Order: sequence, then structure tokens, then C-alpha cells
Amino acid sequence: MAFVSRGFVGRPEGRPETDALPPGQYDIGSGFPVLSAGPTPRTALEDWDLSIVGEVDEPLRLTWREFQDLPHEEITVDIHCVTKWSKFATAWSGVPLDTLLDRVDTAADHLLAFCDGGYTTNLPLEDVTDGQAWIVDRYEGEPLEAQHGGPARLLVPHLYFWKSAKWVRGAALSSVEEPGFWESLGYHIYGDPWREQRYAGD
Ligand SMILES: Nc1nc2c(c(=O)[nH]1)N[C@H]1C(S)=C(S)[C@@H](COP(=O)(O)O)O[C@H]1N2
Ligand SMILES: [Mo]
Repeated sequence: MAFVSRGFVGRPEGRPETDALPPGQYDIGSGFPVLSAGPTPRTALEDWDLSIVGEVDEPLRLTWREFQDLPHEEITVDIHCVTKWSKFATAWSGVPLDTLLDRVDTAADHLLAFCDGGYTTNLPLEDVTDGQAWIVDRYEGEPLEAQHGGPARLLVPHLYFWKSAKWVRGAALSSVEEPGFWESLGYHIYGDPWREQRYAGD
């Protein structure tokens, strides 16, 4: 069976044909590790907001209710952690970044996502537009668990999973690429799993 790719066996109907391992990764199967650089923050939903700030004509701020009312998409994607596990066909529900970025005027080309707890990660704007990134608040049909980033996290599945910031509260847009938390500590500034960009210099 080794010559038969997972794409041809046992695939539930409707699942996109994406199961493939980037170099150096292994399939963790049904497991879902929790990787957090600090304690799990707990923000009450009435205190939660999501904002787009920085180099914008006017900052955008959404309450939890306003965020809930935005059209959500169902997303089924593979995720790839820099610690070498990959997980196939994870199912999320969330709001495309496009929906939020459409509401601001900017000449910026980068963003720094910021989170409860102080975590940050940088991303090129061109990597979070055109249906490539979401703010997700549901996983496998349930509200996103706090340990996995609930109430809401970023999901940028085409880059290593450290870019998918948990407990996200917003993004600062900038014309300057400012490294985030792991990027400042030696992880790759971009983090493409298919080019195995784990650390600076890869
Ligand atoms: N706010 C925040 N987001 C974060 C992290 C973190 O420590 N804090 N860890 C990152 C890393 S390194 C990974 S691999 C994934 C892990 O997500 P999980 O715990 O849901 O598996 O979250 C990313 N997002
Ligand atoms: Mo990670």
C-alpha cells in the first residue's frame, strides 16, 4: 500500500484532496497537540474585540457580537507544525481575513497579528488575502477550545502553524516587516513548510 497515496483511499466525500506531507513532517493522525508559549489567557466575550490598526485610514473594531454576525466559511485544511507534526483535514469555521481587510484602506503590505497574552506573528498581506487566511472560532463543529486558541484564532494553513496565532485580537498593518515572537527568536521570517523554512537561514 505504500505506493498508494492517502488521496486514493478512505477519503470522506467532499474532503479536498490535499493530504500530503511537506518535507520532514509526519502525520500525527487523530492527535492534536497543544503548543503555547505561555498560559492560556481567558478573556470574557463581552470584553473581547478584534481590531485592524496601524497604517489604515481608520481603525476597524468589532465586538464579539459583530464578529459573530459576519458570514462564516467552513474550512477543511491540513496543518503543519514546525515541531514536525502535520494533521490532515482539520475542519474549522471562521471569517476570511478578506472580509475584515476589505473594510479598511491601506497601503501597507505586512501585518503583525497580536493576541491576548502578548504573542505576535508577522505575515505578508498577500498571504492572508484571496481566501488564504481566516479568523476561526469553531473547530470540528464546536466552539474553539481555549487551549487551541478560543474564543478565536488565526488560521493560515499554507504556512507553519506558529503563524496561526491563538487568542488573536487583531492585526497591525505596516509597510515594514516586523518580526513576531518566534520570528524574533530565530524562526524563519516567512515559514513555508513546502520549502522547509523552519529557522532563519533555511
Ligand atoms: N497566542 C499564541 N498563538 C500561538 C502560539 C502561542 O504560543 N501563543 N503557538 C503557536 C505554535 S508554535 C503552534 S504550533 C500553534 C499550536 O496550536 P495548537 O496549540 O492549537 O496545536 O499555535 C501557534 N499560535
Ligand atoms: Mo509550533
